[in-house]
Amino acid sequence: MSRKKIALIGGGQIGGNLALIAAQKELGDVVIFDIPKAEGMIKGKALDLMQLRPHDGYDVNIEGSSDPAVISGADVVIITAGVPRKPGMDREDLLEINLKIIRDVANNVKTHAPEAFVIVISNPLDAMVYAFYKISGFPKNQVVGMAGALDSARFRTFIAMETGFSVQDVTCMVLGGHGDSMVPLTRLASVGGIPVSELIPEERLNAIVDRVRFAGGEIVKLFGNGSAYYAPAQSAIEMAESYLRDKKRVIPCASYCEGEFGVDGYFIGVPSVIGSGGVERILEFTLTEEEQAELNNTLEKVKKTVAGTGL
Ligand code: A3D
Repeated sequence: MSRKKIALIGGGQIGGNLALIAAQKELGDVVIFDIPKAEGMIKGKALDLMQLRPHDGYDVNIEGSSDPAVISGADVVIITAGVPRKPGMDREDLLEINLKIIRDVANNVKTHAPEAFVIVISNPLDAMVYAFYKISGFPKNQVVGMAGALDSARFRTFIAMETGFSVQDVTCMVLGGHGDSMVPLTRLASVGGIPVSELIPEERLNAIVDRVRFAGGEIVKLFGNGSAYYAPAQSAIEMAESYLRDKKRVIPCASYCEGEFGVDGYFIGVPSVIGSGGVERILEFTLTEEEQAELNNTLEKVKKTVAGTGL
């Protein structure tokens, strides 16, 4: 059996960490594609990562190139091509510049890796994954956006920090768009199966929900130049691994909805089963009236951003 191939489009901050984690997990050979201006940087990263392998003996190859043909035959494509936020910017401010890039990327992926499972990370996420889907013409199960996995990990982190209990035992779900209107579901958050409402006072829980909503911006402000990259990379690798190893993990992802949760014709964060068939299923369940209203609100925001793509 030959090794799987993971193609990273964009070898910047997230791209470099995707390559590192994919290699450490031995998910397959990794190719990093970036624009000619960045070729030295990605070739250097690839070489540096190759030299890390002997310590733990990761038997994978890592290569960087500005030739799009390098992604040929990839099993998974992860897209971070684009520009990240700077302090004071909304994700929506990136729409115009990143849309041009996604157009270029979608055509490259369509030409060179038409069978790949595609995970989009570039922001504004819900619009970029929609644009990729429309431009590539790929089937809906083959295209997904990474956001809910990260937002839920942030929710889990803050609950673990608040309670002092292991982050491993915290379960959380964040639905909706990847913006300030996202929907962290406190009703379903638990630690070791115990509802968090039994463990954390209401006003503290509300503060945590707020912090989750603005967690990306908190890091942008601290960095001063650019956005989070370690946790976003790990979140996308979790999705890629579930696909490559047919794990059928249930992960909140921006998946294409056709009526689920009252969403039709848009990508939005919903619990999705990821296996060898890509997004194999969206797990619909009953929301409270308040949760559904919050989801409707985030959907309106997503629709507005998507309208800006003109697609
Ligand atoms: P950065 O370190 O700037 O890397 C982006 C890379 O894309 C650079 O190396 C560019 O040269 C490259 N690039 C630009 N145009 C192209 C092209 N046409 N083809 C191939 N590569 C190209 O950014 P980053 O890695 O920090 O962030 C990447 C994207 O992810 C940004 O849009 C962020 O806003 C977004 N992001 C999303 C999340 C989510 O949770 C959805 C989290 C964090 C960042």
